[in-house]
Amino acid sequence: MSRAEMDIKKFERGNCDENKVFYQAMEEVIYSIAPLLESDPIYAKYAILDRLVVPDRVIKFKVTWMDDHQNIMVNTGFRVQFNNSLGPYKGGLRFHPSVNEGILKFLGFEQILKNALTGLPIGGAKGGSDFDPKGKSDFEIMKFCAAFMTELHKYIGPRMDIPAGDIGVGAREIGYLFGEYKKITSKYDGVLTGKPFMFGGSLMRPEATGYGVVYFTQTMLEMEGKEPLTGKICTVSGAGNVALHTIEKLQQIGAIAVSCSDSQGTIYDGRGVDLALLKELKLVRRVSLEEYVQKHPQAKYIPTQEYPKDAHAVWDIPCYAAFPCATQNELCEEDAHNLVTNGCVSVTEGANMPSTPDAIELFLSHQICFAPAKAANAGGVAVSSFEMSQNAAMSKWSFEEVDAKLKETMQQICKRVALTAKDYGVEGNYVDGANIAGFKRVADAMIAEGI
Ligand code: NDP
Ligand code: 2IT
Repeated sequence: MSRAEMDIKKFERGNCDENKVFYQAMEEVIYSIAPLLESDPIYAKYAILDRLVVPDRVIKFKVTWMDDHQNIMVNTGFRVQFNNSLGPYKGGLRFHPSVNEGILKFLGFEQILKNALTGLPIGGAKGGSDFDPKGKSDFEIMKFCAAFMTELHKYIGPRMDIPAGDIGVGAREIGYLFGEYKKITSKYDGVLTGKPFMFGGSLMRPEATGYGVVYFTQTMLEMEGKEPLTGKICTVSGAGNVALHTIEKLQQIGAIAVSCSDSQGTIYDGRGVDLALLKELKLVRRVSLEEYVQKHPQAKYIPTQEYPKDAHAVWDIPCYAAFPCATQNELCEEDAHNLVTNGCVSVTEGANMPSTPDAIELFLSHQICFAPAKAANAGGVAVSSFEMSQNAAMSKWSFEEVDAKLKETMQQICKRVALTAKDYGVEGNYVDGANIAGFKRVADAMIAEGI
């Protein structure tokens, strides 16, 4: 049994249903870093792996609020403060009915390595609630956010823990959370990122994750000697913050994004999706994608339940490059098979861990350029870190300045990942490259800081 397999056995006892995704994220990292652990005994000596997979603390709290019909509602709130070796805890908040401790541990664990890859001084965390924002009025969202912050404010601070957005949490929710934080503490701190620009947000934070995903892909394709994205058919899943800004940047560089999806269905528009309409449906009116075909009858709407259970319609559309930008495990082995058969050359993960382990294995064995989430979607948290810098200095950077810094950061991450893979004998494997490079940066800090 190899060292990595022994480590996996050791952690398997935590593999209950709720922890499945956490275990999946951890297993990938443990396999990737095996060559590093074997070549340098210092990481075993300092028990880095044992220490890294246990969060510093998990805060769990009750959130009581009242809906528009005077019903008293109860939800659970969490903040998983995972690791602050490289900087204060940093990571998003997710509001979705599926949220539990296991999901947030998976996201927090990924965030540690992602944040390390940016080269910026930020640790890893994640939080959220099982609150479902769908169908709630603005007032209900506001009341929930205020109740959530009533408890969360005790554990966060601009040098301690700085939450941001994720699924179900955008500028509107961050605004309400910030308003309540200010009311409780009387402090105008840069305690959240992704704030609206008018009260301390950074220009380009809304666009950052999606734009960064495309900058990363451009660099990867160039480094791997593949044709650029211009003029190429691209498929994108999701219809939220990450998906819409990935589509926007693809369009800006002359690529043709032909799809998007939400939890109910997929849109395929062979002429290229109408981004203005998508923004209207998803960001302004917050309705189902089904309405897209009312304005564009040539497009196809494929309801999720009408598609075979083991595959997803969006990955059966022939493309040059694919961008899963919705949620974890949305691209399975069958989908990977469809993509490969249809001639796909490159897959970039905009969402966190959207591809299953089987799908990743299939991509790697077919020499698909595969960009893992923790490297490719780090643009969002990188610009969050730029927002923290602007808040600390009470300054504002221009759109062009942030965009240039974001592009440079994504190019640097891509190069560091590729170089690390080469150094450890797995050239072209960006999964191992990202895991080793991220782990090494955190591990070296942990060793230097003592136990
Ligand atoms: P949003 O809430 O803005 O959008 C999520 C989108 O994904 C929605 O359109 C939602 O559809 C769709 N979706 C959810 N579940 C499914 C599903 N099972 N199948 C198809 N579509 C689905 O979230 P974000 O865009 O912010 O986040 C998307 C992903 O990107 C997540 O994995 C997140 O962790 C990751 N991420 C986000 C960053 C950010 O800065 N926001 C940074 C880095 C990563 P519906 O509207 O029907 O629910
Ligand atoms: O997964 C992620 O990187 C995010 N949701 C963004 C985190 C952040 O702090 O901006």
